[in-house]
Amino acid sequence: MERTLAIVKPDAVEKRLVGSIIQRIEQAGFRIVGLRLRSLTRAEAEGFYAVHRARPFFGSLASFMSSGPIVVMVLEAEGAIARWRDLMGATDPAKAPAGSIRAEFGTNIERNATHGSDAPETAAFEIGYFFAGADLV
Ligand code: 3AN
Repeated sequence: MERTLAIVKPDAVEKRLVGSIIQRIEQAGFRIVGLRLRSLTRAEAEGFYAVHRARPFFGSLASFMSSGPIVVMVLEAEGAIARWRDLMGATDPAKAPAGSIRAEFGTNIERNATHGSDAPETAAFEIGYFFAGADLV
């Protein structure tokens, strides 16, 4: 079994899409093993995305991610990292397959509704960023 970090980003929380996104996660067969509603300070958003610090969109991304509440979740399934990225679709909603979460609910490449870890090492870092062991069931 593998675990990945999923985030419902501020754009999707504001659009009241939390329930729709969780419904897709459950219907796809993931087990939700951790779940919290959080607000991020700008420093927390910068720390979470530290790997992107040199990218031109870093400042805007940190502002966006600290602009409103987010829902952070830990999802468990066989191949959870790749399966959650498949369900989300490509980073740019315009390039995401029809029916994927980002195609249906994303606005643009930054405000793209959800986040998912991209590898086992990043999943371990990202899960630990938000959850202690005792928070996961
Ligand atoms: P993904 O979330 O699909 O793994 P990453 O890790 O390349 O994509 O990018 C992290 C986040 O940075 C994206 N989810 C998106 O919000 C933002 N982002 C990525 N590329 C761009 C871009 N070219 N312009 C603005 N924001 C971007």
